[in-house]
Amino acid sequence: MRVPKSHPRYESLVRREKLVRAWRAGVVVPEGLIAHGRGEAFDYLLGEETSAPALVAEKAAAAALLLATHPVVSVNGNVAALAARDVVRLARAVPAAIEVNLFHRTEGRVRTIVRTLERSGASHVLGPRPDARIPGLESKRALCHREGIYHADVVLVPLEDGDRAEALVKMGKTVISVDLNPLSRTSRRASIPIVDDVTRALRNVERFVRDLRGDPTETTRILRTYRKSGNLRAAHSFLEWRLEKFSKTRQSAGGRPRTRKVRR
Ligand code: PTJ
Repeated sequence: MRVPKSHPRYESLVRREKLVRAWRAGVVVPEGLIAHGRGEAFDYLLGEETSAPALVAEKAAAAALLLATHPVVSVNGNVAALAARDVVRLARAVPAAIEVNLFHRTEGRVRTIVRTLERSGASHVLGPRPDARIPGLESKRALCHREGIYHADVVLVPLEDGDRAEALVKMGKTVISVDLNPLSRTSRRASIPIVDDVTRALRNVERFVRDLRGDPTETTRILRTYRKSGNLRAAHSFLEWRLEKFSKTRQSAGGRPRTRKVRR
C-alpha cells in the first residue's frame, strides 16, 4: 500500500507498512506485529517524541558504549525491519559488534536478518552458528556467540523480553534496553533503560556517541552521574503528566461523560 504523505499519521502508517513488508519477507514474526502495537500505544501516550528523561538515558547509553571494552548491539526481527540502517551506523560509530538474537529463532530467519543488515552496510554480523548459551534461559534467546554477546561487557538490547535482560544483568553485563513501555520488566531490569521509539533512540545514541567521542572525561562523568531509578521515575512522571494533560483537555472540551436523568 502507498501511504499518502498528507495523511496526519503518515510516519506511523509508514512504520506499519515496513513491518508488514518485513513480515512477508520472513524478517518479522506475527508476534512482532502485536509487540509493535503495544509500543505504538505507549508512543501515542508519550507524545511520539523523545522525552527529556529518555534523552538523559540515551546520553548515558552512549557513554556506556564508548567506555566499554566489548560492546555489542543485539538485533531481532522488529529492529531489523524498522532500523537496520540506524543499527549499522551506531555500531560503526562506537565501534560495536552486531549480533542477531531471536526469540522466535529459526536458522532461516537469522540468515534473512543478517542479509538485511548486510544490505544496510554491515559486515561480519554474528548470529548464525552460535557457540554459547546465556545461563538461566530456557528459550532460544539463550543461543549466542562467545565473541559477541557472551563475552560482551555492554549490550544494547532494543525491543527485548524481560527474561533475557535479567539474565544478561545476572552475567554482570551493563544492559541498555530500548522499550517504549516504561513499566515493562525489561525497563525495570535493564541497567540503562531507554523509554523511546527504537529509531529515535538509536539515532540519538549515535549522535551522543559522536559528540562525546573525543571527550573521555565528560563521557566518564555522564556515566557516573546517571541514576537509573531517578531516570525511570522521571519517565513514569512524564507519562502521568501526559495523561493528566489529556484528561484536562478532554474536560475543557466538554468531554465529561453525561449522566442521563432517569424518570420515575
Ligand atoms: O524477532 P524475534 O523473534 O526476536 O521477536 C521479537 C519480539 C518483539 C516479537 C519479541 O522480542 C517479543 O515478544 O517482545 P515483547 O516481549 O512483546 O516486548 C517487546 C517490547 O517492545 C514491548 O514492551 C513494546 O512496548 C516494545 N516496543 C514495540 N515497538 C517498539 C517498542 N519499543 C520501542 N520502539 C518500538 N518501535
